[in-house]
Amino acid sequence: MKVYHCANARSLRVIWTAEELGLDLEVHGLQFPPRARDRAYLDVVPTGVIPAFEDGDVHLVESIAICEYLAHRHGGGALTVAADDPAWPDYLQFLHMGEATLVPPLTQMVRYRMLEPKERRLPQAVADAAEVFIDRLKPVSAKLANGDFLAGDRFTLADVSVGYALQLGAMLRLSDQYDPTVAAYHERLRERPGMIRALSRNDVPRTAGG
Ligand SMILES: N[C@@H](CCC(=O)N[C@@H](CS)C(=O)NCC(=O)O)C(=O)O
Repeated sequence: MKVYHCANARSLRVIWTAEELGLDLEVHGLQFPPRARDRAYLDVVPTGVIPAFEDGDVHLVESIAICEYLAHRHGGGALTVAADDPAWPDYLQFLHMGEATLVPPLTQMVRYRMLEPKERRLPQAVADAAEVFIDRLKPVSAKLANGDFLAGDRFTLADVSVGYALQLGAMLRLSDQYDPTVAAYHERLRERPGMIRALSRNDVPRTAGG
């Protein structure tokens, strides 16, 4: 199995999930954004979006779908929650919240703080997106007031989904705005052996042109 990965991109969710499940995963590192810095990647994914994942004939490009695929097809359902489990509604909500609600303001920050040419950067948009992200952590904090994890009493892909957003937020220097509950949760996630191993595979060496 192989994942195409850029440092700090959503492919980190896939590497983290594979590490938590003890799966063998090849990590193919690319410079970000590959659409501009590694044109050959467009032959793998025409949109140039990271991650892409291959397992034989299977080809997937959504990070949460890939995590679920790994857990169900190669992990015997570990890290997922079944529909008859009382924790299932929370599992669904936070699994999707991580990608659909928490990451979008962060990608706006990356774009308007780092990716656009200097004359197109927008400090006000960056500040507004940061505020939106911090505000959107309220349900995460409320859930964690009653337990260590987002779905039931064990680590699941819901934690991978939201945990990646917290990690990206920290990379964007927002972690000093996390409330104590969220900050402690992020720290617990960072101490997991699976996360430590995933982070050790996060960096992609710069190429001569990159
Ligand atoms: N919903 C998708 C989003 C994928 C996505 O937007 N990836 C970003 C990196 S984290 C990307 O490739 N951006 C560069 C681009 O669109 O060219 C997922 O969860 O995998």
